[in-house]
Amino acid sequence: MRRETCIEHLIGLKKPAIKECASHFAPVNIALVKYWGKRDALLNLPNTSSLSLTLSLGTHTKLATTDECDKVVLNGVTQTNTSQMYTRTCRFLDLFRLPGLYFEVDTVNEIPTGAGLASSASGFAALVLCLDDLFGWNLDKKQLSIIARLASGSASRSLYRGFVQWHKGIQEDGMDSFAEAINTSWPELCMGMQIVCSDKKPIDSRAAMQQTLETSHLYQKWPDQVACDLVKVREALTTKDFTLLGKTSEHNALSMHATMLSSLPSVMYFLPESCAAMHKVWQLRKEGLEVYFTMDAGPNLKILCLEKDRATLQKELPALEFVPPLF
Ligand code: 2P0
Repeated sequence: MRRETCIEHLIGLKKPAIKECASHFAPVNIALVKYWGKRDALLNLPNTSSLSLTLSLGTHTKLATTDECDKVVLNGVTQTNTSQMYTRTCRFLDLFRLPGLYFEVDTVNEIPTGAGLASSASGFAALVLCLDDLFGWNLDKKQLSIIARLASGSASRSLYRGFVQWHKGIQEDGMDSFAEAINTSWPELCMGMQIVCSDKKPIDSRAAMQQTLETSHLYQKWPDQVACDLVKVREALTTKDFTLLGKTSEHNALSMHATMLSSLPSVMYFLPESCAAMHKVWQLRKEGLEVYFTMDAGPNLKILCLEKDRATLQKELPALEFVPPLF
């Protein structure tokens, strides 16, 4: 199944009503049960479902049409046509191109780009919202989530607020692989960023994921663990059991990193400062402060605690930057 066929399926019968430009915001999401590994690399169909929390920071994107060539501006800097950001964006936009139609994309990230803070998820979700507006499709969130998934898997989750589950689906065409909001709120839940390095990561998550899938023996165990972790996190959300949520999320993240470590060559996103922060979290927990972490494809930690412990935690980790969840 090709990406073009999927798009045809969703928007094929709609006549494009093209506007000159559209602007939208989409938030970042942090997975509590991670997406790692694909059953179809072209359609970004995952081997497992995943579950995330949407935060209040994200990406602002403006999309305009032009009859000249494509232009991509990221945080005020025009991207060269050989940059990864340019090629990935334009290859995605190719799916929607009409004869003689080019695009200008101007995107601003509120979070560091490429440092494992999910900027590609919010970026592509914002771009998909712009496309829907520009072409007047009026698609629903589920359909937009499928289109966002074709750009970047985790972008499928960035169209919703709060807790979000991306269903892996089983169909070959991926029409059942979309995200949807979980109907629950948790205002006392806090998430903070422990940024130890904002540089671009040494290997992007797409390549790292593929390498893990192809070479790690531990990866075979990963889908079963994710299935169990999803049940536990869903239960924690229903019963507001923070201990269960924190423990499961931390264990899930470390297990994902274990699959990467056991790939060949090994993928390690941890820096010494990441490990120091993990040990600090474990020490605080031993001392009775309920705090947990999760980590994505980068060296930075995302810390989970409850509002009642936030001030104490801020004193213990002065560099911690809290980002309110978006419910
Ligand atoms: C996640 N990550 O669930 C996991 C955890 C990183 C670690 O989704 O190839 O940029 O575009 O589908 O979505 C990052 O992977 O990968 C990611 P593609 P994506 O948030």
